[in-house]
Amino acid sequence: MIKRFVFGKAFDTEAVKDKPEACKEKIPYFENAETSSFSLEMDSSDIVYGLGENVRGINKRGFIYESFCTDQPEHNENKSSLYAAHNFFIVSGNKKNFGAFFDSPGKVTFDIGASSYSTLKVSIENTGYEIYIIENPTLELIIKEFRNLIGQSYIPPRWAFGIGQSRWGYTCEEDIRKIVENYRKNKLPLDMIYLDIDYMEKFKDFTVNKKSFPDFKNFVSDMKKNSVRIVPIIDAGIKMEDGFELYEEGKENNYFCKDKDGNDFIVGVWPGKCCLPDFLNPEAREWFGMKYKFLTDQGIEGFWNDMNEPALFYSEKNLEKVFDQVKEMKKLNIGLKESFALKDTILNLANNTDDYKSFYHCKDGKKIRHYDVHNLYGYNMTRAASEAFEKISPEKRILMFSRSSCIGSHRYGGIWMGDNMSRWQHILLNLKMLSSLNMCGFLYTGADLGGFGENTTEDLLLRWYALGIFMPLLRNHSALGTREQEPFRFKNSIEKFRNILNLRYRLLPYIYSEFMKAALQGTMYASPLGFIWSKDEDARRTEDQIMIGESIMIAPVYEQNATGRHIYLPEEMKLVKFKDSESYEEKIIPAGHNFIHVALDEVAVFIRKGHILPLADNAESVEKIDFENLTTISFAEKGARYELYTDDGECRNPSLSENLRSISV
Ligand code: MIG
Repeated sequence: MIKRFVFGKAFDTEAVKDKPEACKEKIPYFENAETSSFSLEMDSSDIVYGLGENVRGINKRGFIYESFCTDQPEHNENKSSLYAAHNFFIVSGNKKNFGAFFDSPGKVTFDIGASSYSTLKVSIENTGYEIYIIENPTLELIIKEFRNLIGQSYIPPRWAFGIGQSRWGYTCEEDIRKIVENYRKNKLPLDMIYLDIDYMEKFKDFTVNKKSFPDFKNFVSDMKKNSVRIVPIIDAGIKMEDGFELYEEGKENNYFCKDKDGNDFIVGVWPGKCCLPDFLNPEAREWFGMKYKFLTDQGIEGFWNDMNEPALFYSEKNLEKVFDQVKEMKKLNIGLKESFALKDTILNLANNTDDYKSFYHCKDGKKIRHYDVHNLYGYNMTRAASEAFEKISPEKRILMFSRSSCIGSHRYGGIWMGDNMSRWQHILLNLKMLSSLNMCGFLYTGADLGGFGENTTEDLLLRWYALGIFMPLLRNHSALGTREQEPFRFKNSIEKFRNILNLRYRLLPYIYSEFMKAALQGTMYASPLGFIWSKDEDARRTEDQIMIGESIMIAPVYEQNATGRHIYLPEEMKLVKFKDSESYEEKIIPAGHNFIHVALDEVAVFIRKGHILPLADNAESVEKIDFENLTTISFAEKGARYELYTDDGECRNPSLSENLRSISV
C-alpha cells in the first residue's frame, strides 16, 4: 500500500506520474519534530536498502548521504554524493518493512545511523516536498509497488546489451577503424564503439569534426556493416561562439539558464565559455532534443549524455572574483593559513554552491532558482533526448544513457556509474551499486570496466569483466592519459579475454530476458540475497554476492592475487565454472559457508535449485546470436521450465505475455 504525504508547496519533479490522493493523517514511522526533518529509531535488525548511486554498502547504514548531483571522480568511502539523486530507501528488520521516497528536487540529506547508529534522519532543504510511504510484507512487493508508482524503466535496443569499447582519446576515423579491426582480428565480440568529446569540432555539441571524420555518415554505415554501432557523447554546456547555430538559437529564444538580471548565465566547461540549456523549460527541451536528429540522420542510434549535473569548471563571475583574490594574495607572505586559503580559492572555482545559487530556470513563466531544483538537470536533459527520439524514431528504440540522474529519469534513459578508478575496491563498489540502482528504477546501467581513471592491469580487467558481463551496460572505458586497456592490448591474455567476452554473448538471451522481465514487471534484475532469503541472517548480511535474474547468483573475485573467495549459499546450489565459453565444470555446493577457487580465466556462476540457465552459441555481435537454438545448464528435475523473453530487440512497446517462450529440461 502506498501513502502520499504533501508538505508545503512542492515543485513537481514529475518523478511520479499518477499521484495517489494525499493523506491527511500523520506520516507513519517518522518523528517530524523539526521542520523538514524526519527521524526514526532503528533496532539492530534493521537494514537500510536503496539510495541508488552512492558509495558504501548494499546496507546503507552508518553514513551520511546527500542527494546533490555532483561531478565526483573520487568514488571513495568519504564521499556523500556522486552524480545522482535517488531518494528512495527501504527499512527492513524484525519490526519494520517499508519503503520511503522523498520526492524533492533540491538537496536532501540522509543520515543513516551515522550521527547515532540507531537513528535514521532525513533532512530536506526545500520547504515544499512530498513523501511516499510504501508498506508491504515483502521487499519484492515494496519494490514492485514503488516501481509501478514511478513508471516503467527505460528499455534500450537489444544490441546495446553487446560489448562496447570506449576511450577518451579516440579522435578520428582511423583510430576507431583500428580498434574494430583489432577486435575482429582477435575474434573478440563487439557491438559498440563510443565517441568521446574529441569527435566534435571544438567540443561543440551536434557537430562532427570534418578533418577527423571526412565522411561521417559513410563511416557510421561502414561500421554498422561490421555490426558495430557508433555511440557519440553529448555534453550539457553549449559553446558561446558567434555564428554557432545552436548557441545563436538558444540565445535568441531564451532557452538558456539566466542570471538574476535575466542575462544568459555564463559558465566554463570543455569548450571554454558556455551557456546551459534550460532543460526545465519544455520548449527548450524540445528544441535541444530535436538537435540529436543531426546525428540520427547520419545513422547514429545511440548516445551518452555527460557533464549534466551540471558540472561547472567555473562561472564567469566567480572566475573574475578568484583572479582578483589571487592577485590580492600576491601581496601576502604565504604561510600555512594563506597557503590553504589560496588553494581553496582555486579549488572552489569548480562546482561552486554559490554558482548553483545564482542562476535560474524558467517554467510556466516563473523564475526558479537552479539550486532548489538542482537534481532535475541531468534528468531533464535525458528527457529532452528521449522525448525527441519518440518523434525521430517512433518504431525503434534508441540507446540513451546519462551520467547525472534522478528518480524520474529512469523512464527516459539508463546511466553509467561515472568516473571510477582502476582500483580493486571499485569492482565491489560497482556490484553493490548495481542492485541499489535497480531498486530505484535504473536497470540499464554498468561501470567503466577496467576503471576510468588511473592505470589498469590485466588481472584487474579480467576480474572486472567477470562482473561486467552480467551488467546490462557493458563498456570498457578509460580516461585520456591512462594506460590503454582494450582487451587486445594484453597480448599474452587475449584468449582469456576472448573466453570471458564470448560468455557474455552466450548468456545474452538470459540477460536480455531477465532484464526485460524486470523492466516490464517492475522487479529487480540484480538483487541482494536478503531480498530472496529475507529470514536468513547471513544472506541478509551478504554484501558481495548478488542474484542476476531468477536462476543465477554471482560472487565475483575482487581481490588482487586471490585464487578464489569465500561464499555464502543460503541453499544448495550448482556451481558452474566456465573455463572457456565452451567447456565448464559443474559441482553441487552445499548450503552454508564455503571457499571456492576461481582462476583468473574462469567465471563462476551459481545456479539456484529448480532453475535453468539458457545459453546461446558464441557470436561476434548481438545480431548474430541465434535466439532460437539454445542449450541449457540446469539444476532442476526433468520437466522444470524457464520462461524466456525474446522479441525483435527494437520495438518500442514490448509486451511481456506475447514474448514469452517456455524452455524445459
Ligand atoms: O571531465 O568527456 O565521466 O566518461 O570520458 C571529464 C570526457 C568529462 C567525464 C565522463 C567521462 C568522459 C570525460 N568526461
